[in-house]
Amino acid sequence: MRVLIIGAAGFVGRYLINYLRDEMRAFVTATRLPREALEIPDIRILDLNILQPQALCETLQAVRPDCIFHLAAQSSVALSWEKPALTADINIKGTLNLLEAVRQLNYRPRLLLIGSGEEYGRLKPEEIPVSEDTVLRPGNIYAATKACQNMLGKIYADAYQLDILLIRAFNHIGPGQAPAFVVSDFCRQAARIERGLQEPVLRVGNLSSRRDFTDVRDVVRAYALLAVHGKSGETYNVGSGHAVSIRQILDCICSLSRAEIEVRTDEKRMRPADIPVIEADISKLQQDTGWQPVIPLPSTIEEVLQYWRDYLGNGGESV
Ligand code: A2R
Repeated sequence: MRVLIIGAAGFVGRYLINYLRDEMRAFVTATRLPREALEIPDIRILDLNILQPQALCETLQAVRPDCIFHLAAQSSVALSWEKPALTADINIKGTLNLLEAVRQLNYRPRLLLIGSGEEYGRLKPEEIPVSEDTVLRPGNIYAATKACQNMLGKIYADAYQLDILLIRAFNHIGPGQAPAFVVSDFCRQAARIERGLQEPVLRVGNLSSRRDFTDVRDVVRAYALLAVHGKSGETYNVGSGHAVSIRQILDCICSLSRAEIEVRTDEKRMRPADIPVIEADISKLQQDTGWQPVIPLPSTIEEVLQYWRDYLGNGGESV
């Protein structure tokens, strides 16, 4: 299978490349932004900005993939409040450019558009765990752009008979994730405290929110299974099926840490409109692919903490 991963220099891309190459024996081409660093042995890496339609068309025509994974995005909820127009440009206009480029091909590759569990927004108690046909009430700008991506994907699939799968990924975590995301943020702070790089105070936002966390390695395995077994035109939740509170995550990190840590609420870490619970109903994914998450949450948290210990130990962030 000839695969193209767009936006591969981010957190998920590196894991997806390895999984597709090693486990699926796929022939992988990956794209990065020109300013991004991404070098992987035996993988063809191309520069691509999805805001440049012509470059997108040329990339697709040059690679002629059987399957395209669209990961390129502005993927931070926090940043979407600060840069709403940029978020809309990349997540909506960028996706439209890709859909148009695929439409212009003289064959029909399979396209997986990676959206988010955030698209559902504020759920009613009876809607939890949330299934794919639940009404979308996005509660932040990032979520709205991903809901829009899903709708555009469905419209293109129906109108032009394109082979598109629409995925709603819930929170995924693992070593190497940027500290803009909560698990990585808390583990980085804990590792900095252990090394004496910051006072023994871990700053947190809203601890009562409950989210559905999955190890990124389980997530990319779900994407690969969906690429093979998913039904065209369908939306699939990818998550663990169990929400845990941010407080539980924090408690786990504090119990793993070698330092005495004081937890302090930081107003700057509070989101303008936070959603209390997001939890996935993953029965459709399981039914169509047989996927099960296998990596327990505490193991992933421990690995992320160790990642930051190693990173700081190797001189990362030294000034
Ligand atoms: O913003 P950067 O410099 O981190 O680059 C991101 C890249 N990207 C773009 N690629 C091509 N053309 C653009 N105009 C463009 N703008 C941003 O997409 C980054 O390298 C990549 C997305 O990776 P992450 O932000 O690390 O997201 P992650 O965690 O890998 O999630 C993959 C997908 C995203 O669609 C998320 O919204 C979804 O899964 O949950």
